[in-house]
This record gives sequence, structure tokens and C-alpha cells, in this order.
Amino acid sequence: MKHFLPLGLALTFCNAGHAQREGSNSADPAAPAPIPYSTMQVISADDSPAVIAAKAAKTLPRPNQTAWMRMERTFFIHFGPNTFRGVEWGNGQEDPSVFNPTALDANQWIRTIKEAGGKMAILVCKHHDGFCLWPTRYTQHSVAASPWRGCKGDEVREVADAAHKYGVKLGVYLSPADLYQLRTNPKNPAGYYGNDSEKVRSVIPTDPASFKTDPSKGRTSPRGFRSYTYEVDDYNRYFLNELYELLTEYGPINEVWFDGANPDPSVHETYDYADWYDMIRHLQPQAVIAVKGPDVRWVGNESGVGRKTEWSVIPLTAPPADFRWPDMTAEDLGSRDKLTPGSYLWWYPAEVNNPILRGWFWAPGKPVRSAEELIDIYYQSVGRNGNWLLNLSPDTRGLIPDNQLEPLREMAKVVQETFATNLAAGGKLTADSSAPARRPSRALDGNLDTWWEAAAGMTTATLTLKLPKPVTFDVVSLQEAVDHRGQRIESFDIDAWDGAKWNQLDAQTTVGHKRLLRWNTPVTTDHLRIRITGSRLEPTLAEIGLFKQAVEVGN
Ligand code: FUL
Repeated sequence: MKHFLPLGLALTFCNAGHAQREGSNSADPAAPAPIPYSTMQVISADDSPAVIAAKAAKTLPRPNQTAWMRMERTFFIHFGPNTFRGVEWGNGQEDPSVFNPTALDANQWIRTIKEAGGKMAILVCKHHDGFCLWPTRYTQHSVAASPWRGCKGDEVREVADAAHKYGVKLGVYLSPADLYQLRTNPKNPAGYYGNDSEKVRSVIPTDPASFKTDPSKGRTSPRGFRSYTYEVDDYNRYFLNELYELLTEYGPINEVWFDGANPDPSVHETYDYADWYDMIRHLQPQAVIAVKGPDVRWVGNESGVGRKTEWSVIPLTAPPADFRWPDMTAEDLGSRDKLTPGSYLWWYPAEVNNPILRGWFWAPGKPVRSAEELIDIYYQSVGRNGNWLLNLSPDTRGLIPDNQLEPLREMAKVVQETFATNLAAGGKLTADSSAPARRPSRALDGNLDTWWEAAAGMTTATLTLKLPKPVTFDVVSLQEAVDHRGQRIESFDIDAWDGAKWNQLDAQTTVGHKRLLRWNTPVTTDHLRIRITGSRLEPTLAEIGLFKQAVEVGN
């Protein structure tokens, strides 16, 4: 089982069917073959700079990533034994009785997320301490041993039910590091983590009674799901069974988050990532696998700041099926200089995860980010070609406290009001060149699946927006047709006409799924110009917007 490609990856190496091919040059037998669109491209030693740029431009997102990028604003919930102990990392020796919220209300959590514009909630189901927030069949160290709800609680169920009720998607965080299962944990001498057990044929889901004695014995799968067989050791079998429960018993899952941190690296365990990914692809093919996985990249910091130059096409040093997804923190990950021979080009968009508190878990007195900071983070994440994953921290009652709710509501209100009216609507957009059937008006139709594209062979362009009357704005939004044409724009300027001359408002680099530019001083004009000064291939724009920032109540 171990040596075949995860289903989703194997499928996605093909040329992408939904992209339109470039014009055929079959009339000229000496001309190089056109580069097809694909979800993976390999740079060869003899590729010219132009071919390398074209390959990067023609590397497309996979369908699960398209759905994910369009969510833009998502939320994390960190809540567990750490909340009750006032720590960020537990030690795996906690008594389950420590987890005992007095008023847990998952509806409050999800309603808060919904009202804050969140499209998905990613729940920490097991943090590094190993305590499971659902009554798993595979360890006693779970909510089933906690006095909460008389040992009958299931936090994952309550959150999943609330998410379905409010139409918010669900993601799961399952920590690969597990201090409770650590073989050196005095509280659990039979721990599986790093116990040097043999890899044996294991049916997932495994019959819990035969977990150690005969793992080839499965238990009945829930309706609509089947079982899978892998050669794995005790800990990987344990982990796969937990994952299986989460992916088969709580409805659709849209993101699986694998953290790379390990509070106790003194005990070694090898994670069979290929098997984990394979099972996720089969059970929940629409889910993206984040961080220690192939679909979503950690932006590289936890302070809510995406790069000003943020490429979603990343050159990998090995084929995706063999790549280990290390943390990528360098300033430049994907510019032309990085696209070297032997690289595997792969759509790997950034996720900007950051906590609303100074830390992931609630503890008394932790400072909270202000609405102003949250608004800045919105522009630095969603506005820089990334998704924002903002963490909320319920307190020991099991409720998100007011001091988190207030700045969150304020941020959501300001963002909602700012983007409620596109001041570019009603304007006329022209371009100095356009591909057939890719008229500029397509960048003003509110549809990300239609776009303007420069004429064949052009890598620069000037678009001019004429408005029926002057508008006052301080935010410009640009979106490329990344899902159909990849990420192409390398540099652009924005100019406003003052009645006598063009004045440059800004000059930036990448656009991607979304780029927001904002200024402290609003601009009033009836003529705006977007000059695309560099692009890997014919530039595209799927949407353009002009907005006026709403004012915070506190200002
Ligand atoms: C980190 C973890 O160690 C933190 O506790 C938190 O879960 C964060 C999202 O990822 O690596």
C-alpha cells in the first residue's frame, strides 16, 4: 500500500481538463510543442527562461484548492485541557477530569464565526497532549473519561452539528505529536508513540479489541465508507483509526491540519504520511491537507503577515508524492530566480494562521488583538494572496469571552461595510489588448470564472477604468483568473488621473487569488489605470474592485 501515489495526487498529475489550451502551432513542425496546463510541471535542464515562466504560469490549482481559496476567511478553535491549566503545551500526563467546561456552547462558537465572515471552522480535536475531544474507540484518554456531560460528551459532534446548522464548513486538527501516547509517559506505559513496534498489515478501521493482537481484523465501517489496509506500526495505526473516525462520523470535512511541532522530540516516531494522505483522499476528497501536507502551505509566521510577493506556485525539490513539506519561511519562495531545473512546480497557496490572543489557548489575562490589528491582518492575509485562519479561544466555561467577541465583531463590520459596494461597478474598462472572448468587461462582472486576458504574446498591458462620475476610494482589489490560467502577474502599477496628469498611487508585484491595496488618504477620480508591467505569460484579471474603507467605531 505504501508505494502508490495518494489518489488525489495521482489524479492531479494529469493535464487539467478544465483549462483551455493555447492556440495550436501545429502548422509549423519546427515550433516547440505548446506547454499544456497541468497541476504539476517539471523544469528541465534545457528549458529556456521563457519556457520556465510559461510552465510556472500554466501550473494550476487542484479543485479542492480552488474551493478553499474562495473561502478566504476561516477560523481555528483551540480548546482542551490546556485551557483549564493555563498552558500552551500540555505534557500528556493530565488527568482527563481537568477538562470540565461549565457552559460549553458550540452554537455560540460557530455563530460567532459565521457573523465574522468565516466560511470554515477548524477544530483542534487532539492537541499535542493527546487528549481526544471526541469519545474515540482507541484510547480512554478522551472526553469519555471527563466529568463533562457525565462522561457522555463529544465536542467534535457538538461543533459539527452547529457548523451544519449555520452553514459553516468543518476542518479538523489532529496533532501528529502525542505526549499521552509517548512510550516514556509514566501515566501510559503502554503508549504507542515511538514504541518500536513492527509494521504489520492493518485494516482501518481496526477492531478495537484486536488492535494489538490482530490488526488485520477490521470493524464494520459506517454506511457509505469502506475499509483500507496499510502496513503500519502501532502509533500510525492508532492515528489512522482516529483520523478515520473524524472523517467518517461527522459529515463533510474540508480541511485536515497536520502540525509539525513536537514538544518532546527525544522519542522518535516515523509518521506514515503517504498512508494518511491516501486515506484522506479516499474518505474526504474535497478536503485540503494543510501544513504537513500537499495542499496548503503555512505562510511562515504566526503574526498574521503574508508576503507582499506571495507566489502560489512553489518549486519543490522532489516530486510531490515524495516531498516532506518543510516549513517555508524565506522571503522569496517562487520568483523566477527560484524556478531552477529539476524543480517540480506545484500549486501550494499560503495560509496565514494567527491567534486572536497572544497564544492559542485561553488563559486569564492574556492580551487580545484589537479590531484595528485584526483589520490590518485581514489586509495582510486575504489581501496578499493568502487565506486567513484566525484562532478563537473559548475560556473554561466553554464560551468565547466578550473581550474576543468585541474586536472580532468590529473587524467583521468594518470589512463587511468596506466591501459592500464596488465603486468600480458601472464603469467602463478598456485594455490596450485583449484575447478573443476575453473582453475587459469580464473583470467587472462579479464572476471569478470569467476574465480579461491580454492578447496572445503580450506580457504587459494597460487597463483603463472610466467611471461615469468621480468616486472616492482608498482600497483597490485585484484578482487573477488563477483557477483557469494560473498565477502570472509579476509587477503592476496603479495610477489615478487628476484632470491633468496620471499620478502613481502604488507599484506592487504579485496579485494571485486576491490582492488588496489600501491607502491612508482616499483618492477621488473618474479615471484609474492599471499598468501590468511584468507577467509570466499573458496577464489576466478576473475581478477589479474599488472600495472606500468604513470607519471603525473607536476612530
Ligand atoms: C503550533 C502548535 O504547537 C500550537 O500549539 C498551535 O496548535 C499552532 C496552530 O500550531 O505549531
